[in-house]
Amino acid sequence: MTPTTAQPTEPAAQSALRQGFTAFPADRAQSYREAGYWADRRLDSLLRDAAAQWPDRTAIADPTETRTFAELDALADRAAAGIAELGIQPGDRVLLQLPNSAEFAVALFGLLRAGAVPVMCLPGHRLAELAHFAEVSEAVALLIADTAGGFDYRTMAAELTAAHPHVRHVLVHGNLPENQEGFLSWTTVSRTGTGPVPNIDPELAGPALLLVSGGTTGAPKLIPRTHQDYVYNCTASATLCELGAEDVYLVALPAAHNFPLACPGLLGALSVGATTVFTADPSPEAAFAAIDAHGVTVTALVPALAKLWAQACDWEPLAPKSLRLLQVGGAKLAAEDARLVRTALTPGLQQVFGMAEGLLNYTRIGDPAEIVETTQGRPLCPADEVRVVDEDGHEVAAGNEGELLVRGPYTINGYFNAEAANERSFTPDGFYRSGDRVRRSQGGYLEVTGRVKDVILRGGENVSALDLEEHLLTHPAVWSAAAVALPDDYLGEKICAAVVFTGTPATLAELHSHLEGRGVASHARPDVLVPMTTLPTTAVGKIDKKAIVAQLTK
Ligand code: OOB
Repeated sequence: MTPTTAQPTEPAAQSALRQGFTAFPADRAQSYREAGYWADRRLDSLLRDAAAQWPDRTAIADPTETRTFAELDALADRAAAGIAELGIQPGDRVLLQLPNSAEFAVALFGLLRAGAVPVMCLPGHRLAELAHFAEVSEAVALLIADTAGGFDYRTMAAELTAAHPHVRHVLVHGNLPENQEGFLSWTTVSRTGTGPVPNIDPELAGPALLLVSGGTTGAPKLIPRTHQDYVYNCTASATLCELGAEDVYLVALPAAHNFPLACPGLLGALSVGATTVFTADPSPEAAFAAIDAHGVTVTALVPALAKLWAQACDWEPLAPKSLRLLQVGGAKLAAEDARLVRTALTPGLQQVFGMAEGLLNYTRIGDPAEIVETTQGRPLCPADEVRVVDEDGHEVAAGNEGELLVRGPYTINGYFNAEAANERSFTPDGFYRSGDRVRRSQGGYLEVTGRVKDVILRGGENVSALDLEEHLLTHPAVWSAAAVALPDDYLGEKICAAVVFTGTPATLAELHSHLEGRGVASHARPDVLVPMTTLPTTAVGKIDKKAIVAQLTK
C-alpha cells in the first residue's frame, strides 16, 4: 500500500506521521462519508460540543476530583496551550501512560487539542513495551504519573530517555524526581500555559491517536485511528448501547484500551453528556463502592473480572444495583459464565468481540438470552464487510468455522510504521486478517472458536486450545484454565492445562474422566496438569499464554 505523499509545506512531524500511515482508499472513504458514517469532525470536538450543550453536568469523576463539561473543556484548552508552548507540534507523537483518573481525560484532550498524537500506553506496560512504542512512533514526549499501583514510573522514564533521547520531555503528574534533566511537572505545564489554544488545521483523515495492539503474539503494534473513524466508533457504539445523558459509565479496565475508551467508553459517554467515573482499582470491593457512590449504569469488563465480580456478590455487602448494561469482551466469555454474570450482576449483559484494529461486534439490547449467552455479537456497522475464510482464503458457508477477515469504516488499513507486519496482516484488497477463528450464523452473529495460531499440534493432531479450555471450565472445581503447548520429544507438542481451582483441586485423572464424559477425544485431553494460584494476565487483564509457557519452560 502506498502512503500518501507529503505536501512540501507540511511541518516535519505531520509528514513523518503520514509516511508511517496507510490511509483509507479514496473510493471507500467517499462511500463512508456519503453513507453518513463519517462526520467531518475532530475527535476533541466531542468535548467542545458537549461543553456547549451540557456545561454544568458532571463530565468526569474519580475518588478525589469531579469536573463539569465546561471545566474539563477549559482544562483541555489550558493543557493544549501548555503543550504547544513546549514546542510540541501538530503531528508529534506523545506517549501517554496514566492510571485511570480524571487527569487521564484532561491529558488526552489536551494532547488532541494541541494536535499531538497520543500513543495510548497502558499502566501495565513496562520499559520493553514503552521503548518499542517510543521507537516505532518516534515520540517526542512521555506523560506519566509519579507512582501508581506501587510502581515508580519516573525510574522507568529515566531509563527510557537515556536510550531514546528523541523523547525530549517527560511530563510527570505528581512529584518530580530530583535533578532529572528533561523532567517537567505536568501540573505546571498543563495549568499555567498562558498562550492561546493552538489553531490546528484539521486533518480529519489522518491519525488522531495510536492504540496499542492486544499483542498476545509478537511485539505489540501501533494502530493509527483517524478522527473520522474513531468519532464513528464511539458515537455509533453509544447509540447501539442506548447511552444517554442520565447514564454513568465506569472505567474499570485501563482507560487507554479501546474497549473502555471508545466502545462506547469514555468518548462515547462524553459525546452524549453522560458522566464517566474512573477507578484505578477494578477489584469488586473498590468497583462496587464506586458503582454505589455514583449510581453507575454501564461498565465494561474482561471475562475474568466479570466472573470475579459475579462471585463477589456472595460476600461483598455492596453488590451492584444500578447496572443496566454490563459489557464483557476482550476474550471469550464461556456460556456458563455468561449465565452466572446475568444472574448475579445484571440481566443486561452484552458480549463485545472487538479489536483495537477496528471491527466491533455487539449483542444487542433486547436480544434473546440464548444469543447473549452463546454468541459474541454481530458487527456494529452495516458497512462492515466480514469474510469468514478457510486456509486457502475461500469463504466458508454460514455455520462453518474459518478465519475472520474484515474491512469497513472504522477498521485500519495498516499498522503504523510496520511494513512487514502489514504484508502479513492485510489482504491485497485491504481486508484485515484478524487471526480469530469464528463461526457465523445465518443472522450474522459470530461465535469465536479460537485463534488461528492457538492450536496445539499434538502428534499430528490439531487441538484447539479454546475448545479444550471451554470443556475444562465446565468442571465444577475449575475457576479458570489455559491450554498451552509444551515441547515434547515424542509428540512434538504436548497439551498442558494450567488451571486455577476453586476449593479442592481435581486430579488429571478426574479431569480426563470429566472430558471423556463430554465426548472430548483422548488425543485432545491434557497430558500435563499444572495447578496455579492465578494465571498471568496481559496489561488489560486477558490470560497471557506466552507468560504461562515462559514460566513452565524456564
Ligand atoms: C479488544 O481489543 P484488543 O485489540 O485488545 O484484542 C483483540 C483480540 C481479538 O482479535 C480477539 O482475539 C480477542 O481479542 N477478543 C475476543 C473477544 N473480544 C476480543 N475473543 C473472544 N471473545 C471476545 N468477546 O479486546 C477489544 C476491543 C474493543 C472492544 C472489546 C474488546
